[in-house]
Amino acid sequence: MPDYALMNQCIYDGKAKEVEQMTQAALAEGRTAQEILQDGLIAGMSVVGEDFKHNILYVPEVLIAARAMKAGMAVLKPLLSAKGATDTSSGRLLMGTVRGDLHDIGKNLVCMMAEGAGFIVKDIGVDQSVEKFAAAAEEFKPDIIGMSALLTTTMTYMKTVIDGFNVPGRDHIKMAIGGAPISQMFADEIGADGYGADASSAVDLFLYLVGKGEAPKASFKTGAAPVKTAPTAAQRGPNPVARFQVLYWQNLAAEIKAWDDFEEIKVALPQRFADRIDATAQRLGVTKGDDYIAQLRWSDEAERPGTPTEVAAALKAELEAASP
Ligand code: B12
Repeated sequence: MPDYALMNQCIYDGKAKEVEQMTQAALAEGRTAQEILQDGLIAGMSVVGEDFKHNILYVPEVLIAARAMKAGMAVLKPLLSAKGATDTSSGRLLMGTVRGDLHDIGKNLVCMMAEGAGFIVKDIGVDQSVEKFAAAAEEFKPDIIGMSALLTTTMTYMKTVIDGFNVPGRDHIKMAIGGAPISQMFADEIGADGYGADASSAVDLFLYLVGKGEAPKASFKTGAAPVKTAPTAAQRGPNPVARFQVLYWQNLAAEIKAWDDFEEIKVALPQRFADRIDATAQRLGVTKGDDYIAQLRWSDEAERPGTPTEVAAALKAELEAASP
């Protein structure tokens, strides 16, 4: 029996090689692709999604976990698409990122999870106009169109697409939307049939829209990580030492992690660090989701005297001083 708990943990930790090997091993053991996908990959990614929602994980870690899930998906994909071609599919989903927007990581994740849930998915990519959605729908005959937008300047284009589908012959197609700046309120405002805050809520929504699931509960990102009781000084002893790693995009710092036997602290760097990464990626033309994610890596583990909070705060101050 494959160790799915370990596989889930490897997804969570972003260990792509391990996930790929464990997926192959599980198949060799005779497990079905569907079982491995559900219990090994999606179950792991769902925890990532939940922790992201509660601010326990930040975006870069979600991306690294997604890369690990993708490594497993690549092994399963040929087997899953053979299955998806049968009449037992959940429904047909056409996905794209709207015009002017190049962000595709979230969309790709939604596509992966929807395929895992049995949908036949056609992904038309990024920067898609209403005309391109219409032409693809003509050919693919979807039950649902899923649109993604990550920029406040492009999210308004979703209404243009929805209006373009509000005509006889196309108005039976359900319109779902998502992306970081999207909310249920915005979905209501532009007349979308539904909104999903993350990939697992997206799948719940799609199943509901094709009449195969219950109405999803309103989903939203909650404000703060659950508070853990900090260990006492007595529990730690007189000379605490914490281990730490810094997450880099190329050579640009993105996040700090510090931990000891008692707790783990994550510290996001100020917004200007993320902006610098985005701008550099744009300048270098590293705009495709996979290429962008491939540039993320954790530094080797190291240790310093102090509690995780102290060590993370000191590192943050040093990185801020080095990159004003
Ligand atoms: C990675 C990234 C990039 C990469 C994109 C790589 C790629 N191919 O995707 C690159 C470097 C190319 C990039 C470029 C830019 N970016 Co950018 N980028 C990001 C970043 C760091 C992460 C986005 C991401 O992948 N999130 C992780 C995924 C998993 O989450 P998600 O996309 O939200 O998707 C989930 C849900 O929303 C939902 N979902 C998504 N789609 C759908 C669809 C449906 C139907 C449903 C139901 C659900 C659903 O499910 C997904 C999975 O859980 C964000 C910061 C952030 N915190 O979000 C900025 C961010 C989105 N970018 C931003 C900006 C400004 C830009 C640039 C203009 C920067 C520049 N200086 O040029 C350009 C714009 C390029 C363009 N025309 O699109 C801003 C947007 C600000 C705003 N409010 O408009 C952000 C918020 C950063 C910031 N400065 O604060 N970016």
